[in-house]
Amino acid sequence: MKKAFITGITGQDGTYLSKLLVEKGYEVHGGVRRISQSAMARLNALGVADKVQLHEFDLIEPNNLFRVLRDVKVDEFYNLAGQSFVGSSWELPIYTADVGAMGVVRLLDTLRSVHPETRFYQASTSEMFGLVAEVPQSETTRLHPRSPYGVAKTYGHYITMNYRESHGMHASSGILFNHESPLRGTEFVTRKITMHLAALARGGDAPVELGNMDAQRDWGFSGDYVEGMWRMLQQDKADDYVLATGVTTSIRDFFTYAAEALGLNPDWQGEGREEIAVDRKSGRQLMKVNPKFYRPAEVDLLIGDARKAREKLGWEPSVGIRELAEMMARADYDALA
Ligand code: NAP
Ligand code: G4F
Repeated sequence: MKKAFITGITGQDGTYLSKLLVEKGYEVHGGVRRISQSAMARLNALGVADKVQLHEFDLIEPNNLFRVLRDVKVDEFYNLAGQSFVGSSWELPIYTADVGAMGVVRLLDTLRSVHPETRFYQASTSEMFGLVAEVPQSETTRLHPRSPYGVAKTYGHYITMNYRESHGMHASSGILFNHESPLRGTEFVTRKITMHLAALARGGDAPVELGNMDAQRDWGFSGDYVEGMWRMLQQDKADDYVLATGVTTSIRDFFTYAAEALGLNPDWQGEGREEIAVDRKSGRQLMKVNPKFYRPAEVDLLIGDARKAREKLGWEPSVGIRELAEMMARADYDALA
């Protein structure tokens, strides 16, 4: 029986990955913070809470990390933990770097000392492309992060590469474009939209307040992306891979797809800070812009080129953007029954 350890096991991806590995027959271990924001909610939702072994764990606590990694010897180690909300990283740049940059080297250096043969996965991100050097973005695109989160992740990415090249460790990075699910954190724009639309569809009257409606993202389904992570660690040679759908969608279009899935029909009026969405049937206001949600800097046009993952890992995304919006909107609507 193979053994795996997942940092960030209580998060969206950690939960989908736990389910995948449990189904593949792995013994799954995970690190949980005492101050966890989500605790067991997601693991319970996917029915894996009692199938994983949890350890008290924090990426900013070096001795704790050393003891856990020394004592729980695993074949595969997935580092998914992080302060993952880009918007907060301007307010929490030092904490974001402590976890997202220093946390990675703490893990790699500890593994190098205690179990260097362990295969390591680092959760890198399309945020590293930032002010994009080319469209679409691939593993060879120059990095230019635009947020403290993206800068921290860029360090994590390069130090993973460095431990592979310097110490021969089997350390891979997945450069993952946005991926969502009904378990997505409620602060991220897709889930924020589907939760508010579900309440509106159930008769609520508070419009959702959003920021930059023109932003675009290449959105896929988390369940597909964790399969890609696992495939990376099954390769003989460690490497870096982009996972993406190759399709980019504006916030406005995602909103429309989710609204339509719940029988709402947004009419878009006005522009910029004055933009609103009104339901064509009921006349109710569904959305208004609140500049509080604008960011100090935005990433440019993110579209991923996942050809390498397709060719070398045989990985393909299975859920398109409309299906994803519908899945999330329906789940939030059903949860309010
Ligand atoms: P998520 O839902 O926010 O989960 C983050 C996880 O990290 C949670 O389990 C959280 O635990 C844990 N964590 C936070 N700070 C920690 C610390 N100091 N020590 C130990 N654990 C800590 O994020 P996700 O969407 O699953 O993403 C997983 C990883 O992929 C993240 O590193 C993210 O930055 C990266 N990523 C995500 C996407 C995406 O679109 N989802 C794309 C590219 C890369 P608590 O429950 O205690 O809060
Ligand atoms: O949903 P978001 O907060 O995701 P973002 O910033 O793209 O980050 C996510 O994906 C990254 C991969 O590229 C991950 F690395 C990261 O961990 C995270 O999972 O925002 C998406 C877009 C932004 O352009 C933002 O300005 O939506 C825009 N937006 C417009 N109104 C909003 C809102 N974002 C949020 N969170 N809330 C709004 O009201």
